[in-house]
Amino acid sequence: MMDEKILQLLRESPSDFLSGEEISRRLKVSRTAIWKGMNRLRTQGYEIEASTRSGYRLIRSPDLLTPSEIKPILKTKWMGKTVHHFHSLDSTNSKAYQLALNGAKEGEVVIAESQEKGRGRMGRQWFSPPFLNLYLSIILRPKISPHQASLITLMAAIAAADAIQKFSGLLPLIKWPNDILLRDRKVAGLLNEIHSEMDRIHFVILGIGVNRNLDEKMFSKEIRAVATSLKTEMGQAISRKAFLRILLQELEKWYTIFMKEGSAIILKAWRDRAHIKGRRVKVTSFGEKLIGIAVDVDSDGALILETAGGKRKRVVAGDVEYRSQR
Ligand code: BTX
Repeated sequence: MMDEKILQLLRESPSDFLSGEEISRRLKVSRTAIWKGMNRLRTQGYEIEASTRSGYRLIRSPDLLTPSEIKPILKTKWMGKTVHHFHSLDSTNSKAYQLALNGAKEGEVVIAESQEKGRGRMGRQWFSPPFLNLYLSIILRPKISPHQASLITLMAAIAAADAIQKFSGLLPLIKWPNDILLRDRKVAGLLNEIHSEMDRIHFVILGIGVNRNLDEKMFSKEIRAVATSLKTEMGQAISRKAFLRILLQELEKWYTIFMKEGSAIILKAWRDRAHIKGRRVKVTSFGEKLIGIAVDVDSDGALILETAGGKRKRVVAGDVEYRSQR
């Protein structure tokens, strides 16, 4: 908290030095406490020039996702106005869930620089090494019924794909229900968890993981075959802050559209991005394997599959593999 306040003061006068005395007066702490704070900030990667006569000046900030780094660049109206930042967490989704149970408001965001137990769907893990990627969970309190909760996943997939396209110029593809692919490899994944009654959602935790500055060799062999990162695809390291700004903007935009105008517009945008209609797929759902042609997604976001013999199956959860067309 103290370090955040020091940073805020340094940022207010980007070109001028601020004396230790002035900072200690404004923050009502001793000059030794300020000196210690400066040292802590330096160990986090902040470059702070110090002059015995003039005081302190901020030269450069690291690419951290702390509230003081993010707030000045955010362009959203309400999403991300409160950011809970952690160097390490088990899972940002678990933390956000706890916060939401304790009354956190819609739009509050949890960000971690790394996750010890980053979660995918169905008990799977999400590889979450420090500082390189984005691990983020957003608390939403949508006024929709629980059977429509899957549409939040579709909405978030559109927003994430749009953000990636705007940021990189590349064309991501959405794979039902929750993968964002570049060159057929996963660059981002979504994990939604809901807390609800029979007919009312208390909250949704929208979890998003985006691989940004990971190099291919950092993935385990198993993940390397299915994963990629923005750095790999764009051929250059990227600013995590700049990407987060666009992502939150897109999420706020698409969520607002969904809440105001309903599902039709979400489904249309999703279909335009997913190109799943008519594809031959293998779906694994609750242990059952189904092969067929993907017909569409229905108004609740479930996948409609036409299996051999023309039978139609509605799949609410599962994994899709694309098969070669016959
Ligand atoms: P999923 O179950 O669809 O994908 C998990 C699978 O993806 C793993 O079994 C593995 O094969 C592969 N995988 C693991 N790590 C990565 C990675 N970094 N990049 C690409 N592929 C990977 C997808 O689940 C949902 C992931 C959501 C992650 C976010 S991070 C913030 C939030 N907190 C949290 O604990 N989870 C979400």
